[in-house]
Amino acid sequence: MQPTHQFTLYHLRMPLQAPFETSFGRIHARECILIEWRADGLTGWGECVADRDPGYAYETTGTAWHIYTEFILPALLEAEINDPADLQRRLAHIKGHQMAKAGVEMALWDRIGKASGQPLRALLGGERTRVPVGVSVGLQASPQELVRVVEAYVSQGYRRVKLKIKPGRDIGEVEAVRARFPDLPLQVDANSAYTLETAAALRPLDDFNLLLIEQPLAEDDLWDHSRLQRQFRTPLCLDESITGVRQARQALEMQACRVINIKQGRVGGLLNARRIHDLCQQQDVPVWCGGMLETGVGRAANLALASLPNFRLPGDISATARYYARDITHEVFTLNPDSTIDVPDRPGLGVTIDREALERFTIRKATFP
Ligand code: NPQ
Ligand code: MG
Repeated sequence: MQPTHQFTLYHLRMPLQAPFETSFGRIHARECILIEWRADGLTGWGECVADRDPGYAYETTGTAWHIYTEFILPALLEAEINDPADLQRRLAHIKGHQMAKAGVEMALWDRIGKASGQPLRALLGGERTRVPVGVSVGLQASPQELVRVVEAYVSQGYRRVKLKIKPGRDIGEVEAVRARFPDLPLQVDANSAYTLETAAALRPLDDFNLLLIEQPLAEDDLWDHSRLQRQFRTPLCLDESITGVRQARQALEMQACRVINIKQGRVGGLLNARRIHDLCQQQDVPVWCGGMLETGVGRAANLALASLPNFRLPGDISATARYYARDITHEVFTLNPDSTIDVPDRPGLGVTIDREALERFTIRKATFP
């Protein structure tokens, strides 16, 4: 019998507007994998947010490509799945690899929305049609330079700023930005760069009225986060540590954080992202939508997710121009004057692919079967 489902993988390399530096390194270009899923005359698109290097998480474009070609796509070609929960059951025998799973799940949601004429926002149960957003600012050469970069974003209209920090590049940075912007909603992200011992140096951050301190310690260290949270009035927020629903529940039980950053890729897809959202909502714990320098495809998914009601802090979802001079979607996301971005309202993800841009940034491509 002729297979009715077909997948094409695109390994992309997208040049960034400006280099982005975090505690785990500096990048000039973002890599990712786009998944095109054709079935029943419709095409769904998904984005796998794993990057070239295992600096943020163990998954890379290389591991995701391997998991797709050897395990995920064979399983999906055999079963011809049309429901996200079925898809996750079908992939449950594959340990980890949450970003790879999330990429195909996103393409399925896009197909379902297109088939039913509904935007992803509606499929997920989101209410808002525009969502508050902020900007994540990378490490800069000096506190003075950081203040200049933040000034530029504030003048573009961003009303919440996140500063990347690492040991030795923390208190002076926050102090300089806070002095220049006494009332700006401000938060910091360490991407696991500290230990319980070195995090003692972060104590002065408690006096800068920060919204939260994101992921100071290792991703597999809920326990020390709970010890550290007891030393701070400022809420700790977990990002890398929350790779699924169970990790979220246990982090809250342990009081390892008071806020959770939800990224659909890190938690294995939009279904798990919504489950974590619902769990936190039941416990009155605020969540917000993280970002991974997505293309227009992943950005559309983030906006739909962030329209759910317990996303109570601005997301790391900036305008297209903050990341890319040219994106692979025809749609360009812009910042509204009130520091929000509109949630797409066309069926599925609500974006269309610019094939010419896609080809330009593709460094590897394969179709199955
Ligand atoms: C975070 N995002 O919240 C992530 C970190 C991050 C917007 O700060 C390639 C691979 C680029 C992984 C950029 C933001 C990345 C990346 C940022 C992760 O921790
Ligand atoms: Mg983070």
